[in-house]
Amino acid sequence: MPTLLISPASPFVRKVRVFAAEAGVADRITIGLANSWDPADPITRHHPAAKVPTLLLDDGGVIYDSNVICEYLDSLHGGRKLIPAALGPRLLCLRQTALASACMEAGVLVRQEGRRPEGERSPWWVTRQTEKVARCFDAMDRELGEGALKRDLDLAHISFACAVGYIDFRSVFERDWREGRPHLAAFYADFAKRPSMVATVPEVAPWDKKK
Ligand SMILES: N[C@@H](CCC(=O)N[C@@H](CS)C(=O)NCC(=O)O)C(=O)O
Repeated sequence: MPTLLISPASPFVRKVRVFAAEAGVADRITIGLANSWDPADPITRHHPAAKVPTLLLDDGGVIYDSNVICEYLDSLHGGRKLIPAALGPRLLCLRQTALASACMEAGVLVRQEGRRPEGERSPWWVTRQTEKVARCFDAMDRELGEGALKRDLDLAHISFACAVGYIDFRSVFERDWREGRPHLAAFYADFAKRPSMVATVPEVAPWDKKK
């Protein structure tokens, strides 16, 4: 069975795990932990940049980048696809997914800055990335308010929810992000109740607990 290499805190990992559950293929993969921060971790043999999620296939093949893994997972089932095939809906779904990914990336950079020794941290960098997260949140709120995600669940809905879940988990904002973003707040409150989301709530990785 293919093995999904994960870190339990990663929003990109969560996106893939929620996608697998929503597509009904979660039982077609097994989960393995990978510590990207440890140069000796076997993940570096499979992904040159040692990023999670990375999917190891039974035939020795490797798939990485969360969106590519989701494409693969979508190919495993015969039901309604969670990444639309028709060009228009596909571009919309992938563009909205990219918005959520940009939010995740900026949130991860804020978190990574916090891992650096205190004297090496850059408040300027943290502010820059936090502002990006805020603008992405504003954009997601606007799109939801305009009804731009009023359709059956797809990768974009999952991505929005996992981006918000990560920013909440890491407490990136000092104030409650819900203030002034009623559409995103309502969307997330509802989506976070899905069993796929409840089963994948982010956790501190074992290697970070020791610190
Ligand atoms: N574009 C990638 C991003 C994956 C990513 O940045 N993963 C982070 C964890 S959230 C990671 O593995 N970081 C380890 C590192 O940068 O060394 C995707 O969508 O899968």
